[in-house]
Amino acid sequence: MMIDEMWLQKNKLKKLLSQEVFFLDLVKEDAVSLRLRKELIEWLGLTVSTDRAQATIVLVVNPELSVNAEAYEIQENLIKGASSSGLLYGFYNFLRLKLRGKKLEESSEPSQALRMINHWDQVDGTIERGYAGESIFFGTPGSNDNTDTGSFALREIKGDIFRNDFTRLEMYGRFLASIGINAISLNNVNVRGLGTNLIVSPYIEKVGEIARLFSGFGIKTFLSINWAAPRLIGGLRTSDPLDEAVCAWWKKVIGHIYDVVPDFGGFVVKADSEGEPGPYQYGRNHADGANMLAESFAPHGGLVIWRTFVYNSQTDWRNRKNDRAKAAYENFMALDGDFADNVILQIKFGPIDFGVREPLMPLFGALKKTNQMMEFQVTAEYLGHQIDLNYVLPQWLEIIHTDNYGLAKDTVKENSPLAANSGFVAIGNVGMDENWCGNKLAQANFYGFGRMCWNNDLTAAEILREWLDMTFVDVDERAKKTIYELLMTSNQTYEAYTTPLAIGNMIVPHYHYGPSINGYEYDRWGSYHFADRNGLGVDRTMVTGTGYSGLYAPELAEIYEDINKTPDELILFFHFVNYDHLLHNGKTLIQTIYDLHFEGYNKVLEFQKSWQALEGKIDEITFRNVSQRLELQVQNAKNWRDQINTYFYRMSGVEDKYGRKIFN
Ligand code: BDP
Repeated sequence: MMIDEMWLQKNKLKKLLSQEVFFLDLVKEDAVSLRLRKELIEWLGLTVSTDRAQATIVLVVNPELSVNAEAYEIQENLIKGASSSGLLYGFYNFLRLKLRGKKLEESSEPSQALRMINHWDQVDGTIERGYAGESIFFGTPGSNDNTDTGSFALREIKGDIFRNDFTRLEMYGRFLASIGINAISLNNVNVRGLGTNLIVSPYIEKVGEIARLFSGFGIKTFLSINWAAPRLIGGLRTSDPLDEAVCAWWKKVIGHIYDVVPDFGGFVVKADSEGEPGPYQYGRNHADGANMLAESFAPHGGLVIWRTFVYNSQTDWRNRKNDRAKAAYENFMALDGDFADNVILQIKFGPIDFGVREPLMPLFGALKKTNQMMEFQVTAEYLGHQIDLNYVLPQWLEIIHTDNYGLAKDTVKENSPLAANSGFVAIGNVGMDENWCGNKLAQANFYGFGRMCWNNDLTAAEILREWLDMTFVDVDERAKKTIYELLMTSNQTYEAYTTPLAIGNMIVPHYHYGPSINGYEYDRWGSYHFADRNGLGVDRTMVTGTGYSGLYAPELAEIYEDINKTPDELILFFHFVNYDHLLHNGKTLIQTIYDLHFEGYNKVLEFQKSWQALEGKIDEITFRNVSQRLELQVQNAKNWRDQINTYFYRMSGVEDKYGRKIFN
């Protein structure tokens, strides 16, 4: 099996660099500098000399370069790093410039301190919300059957839970480091079965082996925990965070982890969420829970990353007062300032759940005394399962640059008491698939997430150009331009044929691909559209609705409160809107719904046509991989168009102004 090299084309790099002689000027040999040496000698087969005079390219660690240890500087054939990690980043960025044929000049340091990928990988080898084959960490060699069974129960496990494919992991570490990722968690936040035991022997030893490999790439390894571990595997009767025996148990477990994994990152915790256990069960709050763990981590320099995705997933849909969008705010805002220094709240970018269009989560800007990370999802759970094309950077960048009206320009970092304990995190999208992401073009989101974390000021277009130049290195400019245009419009196209105007969930429940207009409407999950014969949307205003809009800064609240000021793309998130209401685009709501769905589908047909024209111009494997997926996307877009248009035609009774075919 040929494993895809994504944006790091080894053969091309070898060709570009084979005449060079490298010299490493290091302050000390540590795991990262050893890795750097290996990258040069073993990965690329290049010449490293011990004589500086012979060198044509010099890599040097110079702590004076910047107070930021991860900073680097590239000047022609001199690469400097403020530490060995900085130098490693400098080296990979030098490779990017080389591959793209750009001027070798760049000086850079990361915008975000923590740049993390969470894996939702399970010990049986499956990945929750994974669309690219099985886990690269867990599972039996040879098995690659990540079929969505509609249930998250684990499969039967026989033998070793670890996949032990260190070749694959080494490649993965390289990809991560090349885009500046410096932290990963290995296992799913819903910790089931043997997953609970990863923190103890005999499993922690293998986690240690994996962590050692990643340390060389400047990456810290974290594990997700089950809050009930003291009860489930510790033999205790309770998991109450204020119980002495519980604290002592965690302290012992954490102490042992550091004996085995000296640079362990810490825990990721999903507690009191979607049926997972947590401190609420014992009448304690989230600060009690997080701080208890944090105390045991403090002497080791470890972190507790505590998720705010906490809401009542047993909502009575009959109760119109309940608003899931307010849940994280209601659960965490009152605790601002109560968390220990080594606790970080991990907060989804929007108030619901990685939707195709959501406003910025109002906790950002409001929380001022709590370390925080903004959470994204690279794996395309609600965004087309890596079948439909969806280059999501335009959406993410819009979110991180949302004007928060003075609540802090750079909300996440500036509002975290310890900037070093803040950053961005995303759920990863890789698996055992040959091209890692199922859809070759979904690699752009993985690449883009890292680049966005590193440099918040890059545009979606710049990031995409980088990825295209490196990935399609010998492909002609016209072909690359075709792929560029297709991807740059893919996110808005997906939004148009699925759920535009921030309608929210109309997706097949649980599976989350394809339309099911009322799938969640009379259910317990708290995401509703409230469509009737007059209109649709959720009234979240202060005056007549759930009051959610009041959670923002007054300037922003005023905009969202007013149906005439709320931007079209968010209108149904904040208001119940009548079908004949005129939007800012000058059209009625119903006509906009029809138009977007017709346009979205047509655009997918255009995507397919442009892609077909690439036959013979790009490699055959990629060509076929994307062609197959586009066929499925066309079907998907058609289903969305017809079900949505038909449903709202029947509800409203309003004809399409252009008389297009609506299946009534
Ligand atoms: C939702 C997913 C679910 C995750 C949950 C989470 O549907 O599988 O467990 O998020 O973030 O989007 O915890």
